[in-house]
Amino acid sequence: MTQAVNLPPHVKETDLAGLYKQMWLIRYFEEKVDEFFAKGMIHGTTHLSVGQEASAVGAIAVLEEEDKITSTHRGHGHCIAKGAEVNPMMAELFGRTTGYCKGKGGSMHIADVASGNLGANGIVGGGFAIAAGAALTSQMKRAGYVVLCFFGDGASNEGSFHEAINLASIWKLPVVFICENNQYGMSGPVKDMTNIENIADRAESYGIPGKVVDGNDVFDVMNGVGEAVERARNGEGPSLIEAKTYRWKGHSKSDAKKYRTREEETEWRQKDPIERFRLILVNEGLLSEEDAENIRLEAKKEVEESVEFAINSPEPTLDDLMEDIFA
Ligand SMILES: Cc1ncc(C[n+]2csc(CCOP(=O)(O)OP(=O)(O)O)c2C)c(N)n1
Repeated sequence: MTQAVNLPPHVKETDLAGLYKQMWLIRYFEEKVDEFFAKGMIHGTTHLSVGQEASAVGAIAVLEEEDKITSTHRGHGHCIAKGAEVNPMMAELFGRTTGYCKGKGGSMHIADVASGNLGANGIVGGGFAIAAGAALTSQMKRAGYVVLCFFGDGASNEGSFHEAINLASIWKLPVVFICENNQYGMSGPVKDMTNIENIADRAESYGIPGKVVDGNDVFDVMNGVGEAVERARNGEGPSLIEAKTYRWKGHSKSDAKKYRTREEETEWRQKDPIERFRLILVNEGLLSEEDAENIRLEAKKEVEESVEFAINSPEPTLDDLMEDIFA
């Protein structure tokens, strides 16, 4: 194997085709969401992670099934990578009863505790305490699972970031904090919001390891997060990983992206994480051109079918309104 396909423990060469498919599922899922949002068939708001597929897939690839994640408002990729199925996800966005939250949650509230997904979160920084709490449960019950906490560069300026990392550090909780630095908050460039070079540098002030990885290179993400997960599993405590990446689309709906140039967008599109992964797989003889193409088409078909599933699913009735209400 070459340096390009240096795999962390627990990720096998035979897993790579599946990871490649997950990346396409995420891309096609979000492109469909974009399309149906524009057609007025998906309501509310939605935050797309097109361009960021490697950080979700690479990070979750190193987890065991019993491990958990917390996600963000830009969380479709995390959900799919942790094993969520596209049918109930699409149905959720279409507000149908067959969705993960029976159509009441929408894009930002997809949770699937059965697959270890403790939930997406509409509150920026809302996942930190949930992740640290789940890691504390794992430690106290000696359950052995690790928690991966996804968040954005903007969220690292929330108080909850500092509180959760501090507690996780002193209690050596089995949690990995993974910052997907896509260069912007809503419209604020990270350099105007944070007066340090890397978000990962903040790890030092909590006495934990911090590492920057190339968030558009699935192998780099897997290796960086893999090391941190092993450390957490061995009782050595949390780490902070920063995956440098880029969101191709606007922050959410109706974003004219006036805060960045088209040249910058083109530059990042040339670093497309899916195409980079495909080239390595094909060049290293791990996947034939034909198999790679078939995987892409399969993913496309599954997502198209999920739209059919969603559209043909029933909408909640007025009687459903008071069901599944916990507070
Ligand atoms: C506590 C809180 N403050 C503000 C918002 C509004 N808001 C939604 S997303 C966002 C930007 C978050 O940026 P970042 O954490 O970098 O994530 P990204 O959108 O770049 O993925 C803001 C300010 C919110 N949802 N919650």
